Amino acid sequence: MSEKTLILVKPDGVKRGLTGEILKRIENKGYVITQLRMLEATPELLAKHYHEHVEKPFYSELVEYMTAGPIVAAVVEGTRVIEGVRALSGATDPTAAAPGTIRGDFGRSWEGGAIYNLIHSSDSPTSAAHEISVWFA
Ligand code: 3AN
Repeated sequence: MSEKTLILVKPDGVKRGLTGEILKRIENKGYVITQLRMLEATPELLAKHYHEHVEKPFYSELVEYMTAGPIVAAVVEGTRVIEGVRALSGATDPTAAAPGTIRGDFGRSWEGGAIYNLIHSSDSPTSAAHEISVWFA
């Protein structure tokens, strides 16, 4: 059965003109974009998306980062797409992310608390279903 994931090109990715590059890598891998929108996230929307992180010490900087500009949200489909897109994205820390991955090729660390890592992708079928309902309500 085909699987769905939710991806976000985060504000740093959109601002740097990397939306096309990021979506191209996902399409080149063979996955299919079935829904796509550009929007600005509100703190309320982010609290639903990042419900696991709202109590973390970095949460206020995460919200500041994620509300800094437009985001491109997409639903991507394909067999084992959750695992596949996370492999394309690379590790959370862009300094450590392997070259060849989106975060490894285009991201780096900066001073301050936020991790500017260009892309989000769901980490499980349960998260994907929740996140798709949040971003494509
Ligand atoms: P991933 O996006 O790789 O699944 P998560 O779900 O652990 O990583 O974290 C979600 C987002 O929260 C990350 N993409 C990053 O922007 C931010 N984040 C995670 N851990 C930290 C941290 N220790 N300090 C600052 N920001 C963080």
